[in-house]
Amino acid sequence: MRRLLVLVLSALLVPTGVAAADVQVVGGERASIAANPWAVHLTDARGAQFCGGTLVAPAKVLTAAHCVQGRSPRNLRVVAGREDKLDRESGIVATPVDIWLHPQFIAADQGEDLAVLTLGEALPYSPLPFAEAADGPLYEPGTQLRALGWGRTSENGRTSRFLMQATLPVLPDDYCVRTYPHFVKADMFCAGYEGGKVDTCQGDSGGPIVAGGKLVGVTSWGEGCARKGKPGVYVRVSRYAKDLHPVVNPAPAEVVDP
Ligand code: 4AZ
Repeated sequence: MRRLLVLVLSALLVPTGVAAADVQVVGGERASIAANPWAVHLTDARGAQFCGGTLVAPAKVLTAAHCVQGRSPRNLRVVAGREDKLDRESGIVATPVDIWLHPQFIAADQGEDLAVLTLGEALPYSPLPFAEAADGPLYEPGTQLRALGWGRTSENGRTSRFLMQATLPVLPDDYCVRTYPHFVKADMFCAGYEGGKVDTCQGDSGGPIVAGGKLVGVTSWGEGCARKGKPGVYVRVSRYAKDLHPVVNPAPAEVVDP
């Protein structure tokens, strides 16, 4: 009887499930810009970072529509090639020349949370291709994705000085629908752990979640950060490939004979 009690007690005391990878994105770890050269952050004209983004072509940055809606390109800066936000000597700061918002965008939790920034110059960093319609397997529940960003490292904490990353498995759509009743399966997916602890957070929005050398999602929304039962929600990028192609890789202007 005593043995049984000890067994039951130890089962209760030993943490179960997946624990936070480390301490400190929330529950993440440092990531290098050398290994993730397509990871960029967005700042205002004064240099305050507020979102992330991904270089998807030499002069195109994919981000979240809610990050840039209502902002004018001249008050935006894309910071590329810089892992430490305070290291003003590294990387390149570029001012976009144009902002494309998904034409159906209304609010992050209604879908279509995508925007493309066009830069005036090609950046010398390798872009990351985005997932296409044929990349369905990347969205299977359990697929290990990697989210990156300079966002908050706790729900009410400060954003990170350094680029951080966390591994987040894709969760089943029916789980996401149960926790977020207005979740739109076709346009979004959620990723993380049912127990919380590891997640993206404010300031990570617009940034990448990747697998297999492709951009699988764009950080979009969630209730708080790293809360139990409240995973992060990401744009299902493959679903938008056909909207993105003409914006990211426009056909060269046709030369018209005189
Ligand atoms: C945000 O406000 C935000 N926990 C980003 C990610 C998540 C929640 C909020 C996911 O930018």
